[in-house]
Amino acid sequence: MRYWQPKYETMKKDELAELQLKRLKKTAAAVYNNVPFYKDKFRQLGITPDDIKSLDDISKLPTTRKTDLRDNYPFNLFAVPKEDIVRIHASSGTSGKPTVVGYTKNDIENWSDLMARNLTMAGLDSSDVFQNAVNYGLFTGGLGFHYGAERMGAMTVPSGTGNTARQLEMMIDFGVTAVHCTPSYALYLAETAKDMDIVDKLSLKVGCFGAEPWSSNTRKQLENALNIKAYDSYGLSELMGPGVAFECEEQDGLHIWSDHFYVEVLDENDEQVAEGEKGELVLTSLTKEALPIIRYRTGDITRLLESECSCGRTTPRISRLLGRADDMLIVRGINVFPSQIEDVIVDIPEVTEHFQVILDRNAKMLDEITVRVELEENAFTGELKDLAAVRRHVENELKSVLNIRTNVDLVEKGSIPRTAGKSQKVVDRRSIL
Ligand code: DLL
Repeated sequence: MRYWQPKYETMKKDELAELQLKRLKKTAAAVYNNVPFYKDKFRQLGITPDDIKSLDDISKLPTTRKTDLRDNYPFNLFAVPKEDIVRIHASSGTSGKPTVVGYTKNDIENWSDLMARNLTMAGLDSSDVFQNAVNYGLFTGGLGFHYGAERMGAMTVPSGTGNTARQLEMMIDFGVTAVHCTPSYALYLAETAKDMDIVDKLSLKVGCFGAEPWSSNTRKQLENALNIKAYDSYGLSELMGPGVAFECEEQDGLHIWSDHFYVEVLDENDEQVAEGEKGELVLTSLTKEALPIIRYRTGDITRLLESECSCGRTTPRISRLLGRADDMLIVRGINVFPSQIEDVIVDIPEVTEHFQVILDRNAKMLDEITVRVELEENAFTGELKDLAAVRRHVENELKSVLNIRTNVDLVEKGSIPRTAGKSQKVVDRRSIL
């Protein structure tokens, strides 16, 4: 088994706990002394960093939310002077100001190492050719993966986004063995490669996909379509960017780098849930200098898995992210995650993997959920009764998983927008009616 930093990746549990406590104390002191926002919060709770005597004392600390970063826009949560900041990124907020995050030189070093750990964990090394098909701007996915791939020594192709046929041409011409992009763009790459009849010219063996929720059926689909092993990559700008958690070759949960991030999974009452139970992922940075962050409520729903992994890494793992707490749709009182819909759609051969969920409120003020899916070309017989049968089949499959009735709208292949960034899967029109 190859590791990038074996000392940390396979650290004994008690040594790790000791290291975490030392780092937690240092982080708490750094925010208390250098960030007025945190000093106020600590004071309101009547605590100081000296109250942290054990790791369990983390529950005494305040939580941080995305709105706190927005309210302190752009740099007021930074814990070091501006001259020590070497880079900023910002997260792709859909409304209002973006949330800006900063890095010192050491932060970038650590980030590069964590990304190199991840890529090594996915079986890559310096003999690989790595194509990074995401946006290279303020989005952390571009430079984050780029620095990690270079650190590991792969030949790195900063292809960015756009022009799918060119992306595929580069893969063939440069002998690309690993690609990173969003899972929705990977589906589009696979679809285009199939249409161009060039799948067997690709030398891909690994795909790293993340930045948005995707399902285990999509994994199967991508693995088959591109002849790769597909790995789930989780991260968020507030904690660093990509690289916070990543799958190993076992593909059984994502290893979360707990020498750099303290992990909690909490219920609605801020109580730690039992191992294996669903809850919100809450993370505390343990080494970040520019933007240390305490108990960040990620809004992402997962499960904590503490069992040992046969890859030899001793970190806790989290399950595939189920979705965001705020992406969870409540339709007629039932909780629906877009990832459940995706799971159903990708398993039905008559339709493509692309879908959109549209929520409306009807004249009786009842919620209506419509799932727009694309009919595969070869499923179109020209007979209306065949179309109706496909629609009924999709509706029944969705009903059996979601427990609510949906309207299925069959549309022409290619009519749901493809994007290289995060895809918009839900259109909620309930408030405008
Ligand atoms: O998306 C960082 C990243 C880049 C991760 C490239 C992986 C690959 P943000 O733009 O700040 O950062 O968005 C973070 O995206 O809170 C999750 O809701 C969602 N997300 C990220 N990775 C996954 C994943 C980057 N593997 C937000 N599964 C997070 C599900 C994910 N959701």
